[in-house]
Amino acid sequence: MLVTVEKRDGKRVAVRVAGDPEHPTTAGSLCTKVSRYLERTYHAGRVLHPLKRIGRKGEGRFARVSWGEALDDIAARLARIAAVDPQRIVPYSYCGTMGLVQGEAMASRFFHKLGASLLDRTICATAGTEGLHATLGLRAGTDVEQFEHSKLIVFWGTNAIASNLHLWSRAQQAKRRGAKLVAIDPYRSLTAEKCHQHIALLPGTDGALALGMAHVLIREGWIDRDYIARHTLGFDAFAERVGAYDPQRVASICGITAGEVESLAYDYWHLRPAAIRLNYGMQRARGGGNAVRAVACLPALAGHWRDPAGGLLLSTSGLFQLDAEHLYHPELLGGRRPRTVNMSTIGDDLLHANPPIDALVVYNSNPVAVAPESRKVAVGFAREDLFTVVLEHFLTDTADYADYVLPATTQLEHVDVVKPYGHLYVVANNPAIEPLGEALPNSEIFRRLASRMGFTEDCFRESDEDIAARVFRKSGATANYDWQIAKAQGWQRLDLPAAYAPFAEGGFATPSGKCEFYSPRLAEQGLDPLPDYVAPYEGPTSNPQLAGRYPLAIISPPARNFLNSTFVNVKSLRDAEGEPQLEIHPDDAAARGIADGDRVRVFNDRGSFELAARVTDRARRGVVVALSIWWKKLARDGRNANEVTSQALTDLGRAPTFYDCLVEVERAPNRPPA
Ligand SMILES: Nc1nc2c(c(=O)[nH]1)N[C@H]1C(S)=C(S)[C@@H](COP(=O)(O)OP(=O)(O)OC[C@H]3O[C@@H](n4cnc5c(=O)[nH]c(N)nc54)[C@H](O)[C@@H]3O)O[C@H]1N2
Ligand SMILES: Nc1nc2c(c(=O)[nH]1)N[C@H]1C(S)=C(S)[C@@H](COP(=O)(O)OP(=O)(O)OC[C@H]3O[C@@H](n4cnc5c(=O)[nH]c(N)nc54)[C@H](O)[C@@H]3O)O[C@H]1N2
Ligand SMILES: [Mo]
Repeated sequence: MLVTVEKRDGKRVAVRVAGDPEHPTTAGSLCTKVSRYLERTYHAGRVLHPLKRIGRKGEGRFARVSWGEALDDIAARLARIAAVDPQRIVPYSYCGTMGLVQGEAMASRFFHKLGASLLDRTICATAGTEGLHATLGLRAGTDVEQFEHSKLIVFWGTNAIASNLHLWSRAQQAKRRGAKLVAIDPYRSLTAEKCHQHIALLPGTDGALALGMAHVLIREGWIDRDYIARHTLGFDAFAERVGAYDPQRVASICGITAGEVESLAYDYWHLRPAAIRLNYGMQRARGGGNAVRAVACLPALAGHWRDPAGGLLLSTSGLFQLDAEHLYHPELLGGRRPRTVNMSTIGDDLLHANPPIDALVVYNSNPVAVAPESRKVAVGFAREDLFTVVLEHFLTDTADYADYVLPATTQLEHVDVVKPYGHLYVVANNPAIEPLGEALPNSEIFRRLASRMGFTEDCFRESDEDIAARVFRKSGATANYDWQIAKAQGWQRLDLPAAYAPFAEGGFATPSGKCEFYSPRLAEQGLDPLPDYVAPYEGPTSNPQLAGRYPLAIISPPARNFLNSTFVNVKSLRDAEGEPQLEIHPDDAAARGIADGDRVRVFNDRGSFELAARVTDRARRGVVVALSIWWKKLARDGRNANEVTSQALTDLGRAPTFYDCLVEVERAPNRPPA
């Protein structure tokens, strides 16, 4: 992102943001939401001074205090809790602006030295990570820039137009060159409607579809025997496993036709090279990890890794070799082994963890809006005996519960290094303007807190620039990393060949060095060594009784104009989204007497929320769609989709199951807005 600045009254003011035309992947285009970054940065709601709570928790009433007062009090409160048991202090963070310096660098040093609980950062990607690790050994895949040469592109559980615009541009190129595009998605998303074919399966059934494809490929002999012999492990066992997944059975599991399974397998062999863009939408059900394993077997089976424009892309983050010792300083734990808290079950943990959570320090995240089973999360955050500090840009749903809100800088105001997960360039974040108000970078806030706590190690004095210079190990694809080069150019390509084909010659990062259809490592852990279909927790087969009461599956994928809950308070973007909406199929609406535009109530045993019905066949029968993640306080009823989602975790990776959720929908009782 290029930022144009002007001097006004001696201060730098950002007046324009634009994509960097020199950057090979993004080629000068910004996605909709980020193109509004100035509106967000200069938003009247920015928190510009430390704030101390004066109202009830959740009310969002605060008084301005000085940094000195806030930090002294926070340090004293944390020290008192740490004297009892430092594990009662829990950090809560996710990606925020996605940078390594403003992410965990200084924060983890601080919490390690303190001996605080560790946080298992599972909210997004760990089911897929473990699925890929089991099969490929690392998170690496097809270069996004190669997709324009593919002849078949499968969008598997991803609405690329909304969430991955730069890959979509490449797919458009491929389409112009005659490629076929297929979307696998329960919902006719912006992306699905622009593909040649849309396979609208039931949520959480992707594993069965992938195994069904493998079944047809093997049955027809549409497999690369040479590649399989040289670069895979466990083909015979895998072939036996997929024997049970004939297209008829798969069709009935997925709620599609056997013809769709057959034609997908046919195309996958005959249209070469074929690339799969596998993403997060299909990981958010119980079987998410196994589904990723099953899909990850397909390129090896059909020999698509041989071509740079074939294969699969979930994430490239494994190529970026973090220098974790230097970044996070785990030695500061000094032999202590604090407990680990899973961020996806923060609702239960705030209410029941033992030892209890006495303090929560939140940064780069908005758990009251984004974590599942929100009622419990909110009750937890409202605990009078919980001490909560939130580092934020805005008074989010979470910040409203804080004892202290500390003003953080945005990416226009601080130094950072971004480790991407969809392309092959390290990105340098140079500050364009001075921090607004009294905002400070996260790193500096933790530095100052460390000093207040009497932590004297040198690593607490390291500057952001010095951290940035040493984030990566000088090995593998980051061997060439040079902060000065990245900083001057804005980005630096990983040390990889131009036509990068990660597994053309095998070279998988598994213990066997092969693509593991069969995983001895999982077998050792007592897990299924072969990928299998794991049915959703909440579905007609796994829980018929529940499905009787709550017959509709709800999914709540990202809205185009929001980034999770970030940007929801930016007016132009919120206006573009309108109001929270529930897309529902005409048959499901008719059965409930629901008309387009009606206010409806979505509910299950965990909770309920209200929105406006959009009667449309974009939602398949049996599935309702609530594009997300709304700030609760910007919705009429003060709630969002996470009222109904559950804290149950995926088969692999301990990740949330946001899209494994049954509900019922009814016309909302007529009452004035809350
Ligand atoms: N505009 C925008 N961009 C974003 C984000 C955002 O919030 N907004 N979030 C960022 C983040 S944190 C992430 S993790 C990524 C997410 O990136 P993706 O995972 O690619 O998310 P989406 O693009 O919403 O695509 C998810 C799609 O999966 C579908 N889906 C839901 N359940 C299932 C299922 O069981 N099977 C299949 N096959 N499909 C299913 C949904 O209908 C939706 O169309 O995007 C990143 N980019
Ligand atoms: N129902 C449902 N729930 C979901 C999902 C879904 O699809 N459906 N998606 C899930 C996914 S994929 C993810 S990744 C999570 C995301 O959940 P979160 O990680 O909580 O992401 P955001 O909602 O974007 O909130 C990030 C917050 O960090 C703040 N921030 C940004 N940069 C900085 C910074 O430099 N310093 C500080 N202190 N703060 C900063 C922003 O203002 C914002 O409020 O949500 C999950 N929740
Ligand atoms: Mo995410």
